[in-house]
Amino acid sequence: MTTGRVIKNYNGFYYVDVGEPQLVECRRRGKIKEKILVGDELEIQLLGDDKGVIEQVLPRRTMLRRPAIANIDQLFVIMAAQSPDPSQFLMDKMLMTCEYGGIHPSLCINKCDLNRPRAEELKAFYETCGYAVYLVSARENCGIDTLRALLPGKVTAFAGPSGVGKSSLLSQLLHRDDLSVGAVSAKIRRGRHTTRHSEIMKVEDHTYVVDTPGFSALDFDHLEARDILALLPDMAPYGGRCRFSSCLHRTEPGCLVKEAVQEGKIQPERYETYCKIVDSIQERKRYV
Ligand SMILES: Nc1nc2c(ncn2[C@@H]2O[C@H](COP(=O)(O)OP(=O)(O)OP(=O)(O)O)[C@@H](O)[C@H]2O)c(=O)[nH]1
Ligand SMILES: [Mg+2]
Ligand SMILES: [Zn+2]
Repeated sequence: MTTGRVIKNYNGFYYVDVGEPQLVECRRRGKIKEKILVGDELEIQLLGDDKGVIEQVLPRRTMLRRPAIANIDQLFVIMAAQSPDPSQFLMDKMLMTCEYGGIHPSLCINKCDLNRPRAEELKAFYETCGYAVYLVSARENCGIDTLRALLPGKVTAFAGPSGVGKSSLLSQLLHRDDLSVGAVSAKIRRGRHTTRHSEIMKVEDHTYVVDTPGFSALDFDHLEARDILALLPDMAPYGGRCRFSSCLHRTEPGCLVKEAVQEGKIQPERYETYCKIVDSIQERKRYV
């Protein structure tokens, strides 16, 4: 039996890296019922050098849903300092989506060449929230070496809205110019979808990167209001000790979360994000 990692999934075949230059094209056995994701670690039975059958999916350490990728070690949420203009609510939701998948993300602000002051502002804000923040410009090849130094030995995903420069950054990181980079339409100032498949790229042994197209924020409406605080690492420590154990930190008296906001220990913008999401969940509940 051989173990390997799914690099891509195409036409019902799974292409598995077993540590050899050639990927092994695998089919799944009928007895395997679970969905097999890019990033999954498998046990396979080799049939010759480059074909195989999947015998077992090994337990997952982490899992993102959209796009579905398993076993990521670190994830950078990429946003642009400008074009597309960053919304903090969207950024918060993306960061929370990663926490929900079991990954504490870092933040990477690209296109710093377009708006350095805004990038610095975001860096200061999100560092206070407990995220590592990196300022880069793929265009000016600035800050790239610092990112590259964080990759060895890990599976790293780059996620973020369309047009923020994920593929551009990866090309710089890997010294490759064959990754699809789309033009931002000058008229609507939004990126065109260019990257369509999740594919793990091998940088060297044990080091992989993933360009994740279509990464979008979770629909938090399907979660319970009481589960939201845990997705905000700067706020979570204040939960669980309010006067009411069922406290949702909105209008209840004796709330330590609100107290922390008043004392400046939690930034009001983050509390606002929390409130918006909890309120939309409550709103939904009112109608079911
Ligand atoms: N000014 C500036 N433009 C950049 C930078 N990085 C990327 N761009 C441009 O932004 C546009 C989108 O870049 P992509 O790398 O295709 O973005 P993406 O995030 O991969 O987009 P999708 O694949 O659609 O999700 C391209 O026109 C790039 O040339 C940067 O650092 N500065
Ligand atoms: Mg892309
Ligand atoms: Zn409370």
